[in-house]
Amino acid sequence: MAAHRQALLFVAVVFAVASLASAMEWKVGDAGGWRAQFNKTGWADGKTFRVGDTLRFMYPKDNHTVIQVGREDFAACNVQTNNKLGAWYSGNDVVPLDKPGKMWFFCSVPGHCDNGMKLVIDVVGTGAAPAPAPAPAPVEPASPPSSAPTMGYTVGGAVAVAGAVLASVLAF
Ligand SMILES: *[C@@H]1O[C@H](CO)[C@@H](O)[C@H](O)[C@H]1NC(C)=O
Ligand SMILES: *[C@@H]1O[C@H](CO)[C@@H](O)[C@H](O)[C@H]1NC(C)=O
Ligand SMILES: [Cu+2]
Repeated sequence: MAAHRQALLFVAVVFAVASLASAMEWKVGDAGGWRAQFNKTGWADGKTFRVGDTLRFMYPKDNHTVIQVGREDFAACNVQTNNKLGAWYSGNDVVPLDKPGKMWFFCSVPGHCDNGMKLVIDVVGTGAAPAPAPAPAPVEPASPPSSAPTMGYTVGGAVAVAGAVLASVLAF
């Protein structure tokens, strides 16, 4: 029984660490792909997109495009814009989410954006933690600099999750 419990714990910890460390690939629109009137699907609702994740846009390549633009061009469906932040045409396009903040996409085929073929997402940093409170002035001499804070947070988060999993495993 103890061995069984240990095996369970090991698996749980591996999953907890992997879920915090590994990047997600989001298939835009799931099985339906990137398609007309995409905004009606509510596909992005409730999803947390993180730096390091990717979007995969799948669509018939003769029928649609994927264009990344700024807020104004997105709002106006300005498909003629000269200010593209990215453009993809293959029908199977992988878009890296490489920094936090909003990303706006539309299809540039005439009429499609006007009919709602558009997507906005909000990418959060890997830590996804609320901004830390300003550190109080050190009383002791400063300690040597530690490793990168983002990494520290991720590892700390993994340990916290692993601890929670351990508690739940031991409870049954
Ligand atoms: C793509 O567009 C072509 C021509 O406009 C149309 O005949 C075809 O049905 C479209 N394909 C899909 C999957 O919508
Ligand atoms: C989708 O976009 C169309 C055209 O811009 C708009 O009329 C409609 O209200 C939007 N629907 C949703 C659910 O956002
Ligand atoms: Cu389109």
